[in-house]
Amino acid sequence: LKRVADDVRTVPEEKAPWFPQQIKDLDRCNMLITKFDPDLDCDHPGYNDSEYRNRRAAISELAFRYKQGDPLPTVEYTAEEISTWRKVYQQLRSIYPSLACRQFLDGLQQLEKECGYGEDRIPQLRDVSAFLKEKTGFQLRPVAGLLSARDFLASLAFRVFQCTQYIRHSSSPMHSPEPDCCHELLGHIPMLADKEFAQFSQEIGLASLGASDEEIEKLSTLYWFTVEFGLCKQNGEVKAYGAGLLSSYGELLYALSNEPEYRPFNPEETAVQPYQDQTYQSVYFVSESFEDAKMKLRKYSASIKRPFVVRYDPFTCNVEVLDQP
Ligand code: HBI
Ligand code: FE
Repeated sequence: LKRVADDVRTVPEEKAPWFPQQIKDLDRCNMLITKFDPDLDCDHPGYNDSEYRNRRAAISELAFRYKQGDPLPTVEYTAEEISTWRKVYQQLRSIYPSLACRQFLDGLQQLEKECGYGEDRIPQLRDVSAFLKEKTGFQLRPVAGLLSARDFLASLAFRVFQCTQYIRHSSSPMHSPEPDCCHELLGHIPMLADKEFAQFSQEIGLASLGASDEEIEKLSTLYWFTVEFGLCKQNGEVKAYGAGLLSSYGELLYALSNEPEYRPFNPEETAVQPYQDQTYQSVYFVSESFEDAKMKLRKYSASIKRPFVVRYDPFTCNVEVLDQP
């Protein structure tokens, strides 16, 4: 194993796409995609509400201005926004005990005890980030909307989760076409407080660094069917761990009914399964456990052809690039 001198070759050998090697480089991973934008998508529930769009623009501005290492911005949420949060929280909270996996319930319970989670207020990213940092080393970074898959996955390599801070439109509290703070705070955050899951997430991120567009597409599909819509076995029952499920009352019930098709999680197959983001999924992948999913993903990642290997150094928070042995 030969170290590649950083100053000689930042992007090793052939023309691998640029990727961040220091946590600071995440300031450059900010390519937004315009899908589901309330300013551009006439089907968005906030499209005809200029007050909502102005509010969104103000919260987006906080994310655009953010640089790695800045204190996370806080938002003073309005009574209307808190009322939307309350509806979402109450409805989902009531079905979690029977449908969510153990790790999720543990994480949520800790957040309720230590981080001010509850139906009366929307937790601040700053508090949540400090909480996660202690539990699993994950930290949050504000983002204005959907990022390119490459930029989004790259941040996971550094245990950074890009987190939206605005809330869905009050006219549709039970559904949002795009990620919003209900999806992040209720769907993703409790899971990121679990060590095994945090490691699984970081490994998808590391696998994405410098990968080809085709490989990014596959990793993004793996992310979709695990982190967003994954199910896992627990004590002989199937439970939800995907954030897309844990933040959607309707789909959570649907995914754990006997309607949809289940298939065992297997990265080679899962990575090429077509999916859509308009309505409920028609197939869900079930893992034996996070440990098992992590091992399978690790094997899959090792099979991705890259002219180099990456290694995360937790002391410096840098990604080291080494020649392929
Ligand atoms: N951007 N902000 C944000 N949040 C996501 O969950 C997200 C994203 N961009 C891409 C993306 N998810 C998906 O392509 C994943 O499958 C990677
Ligand atoms: Fe998500």
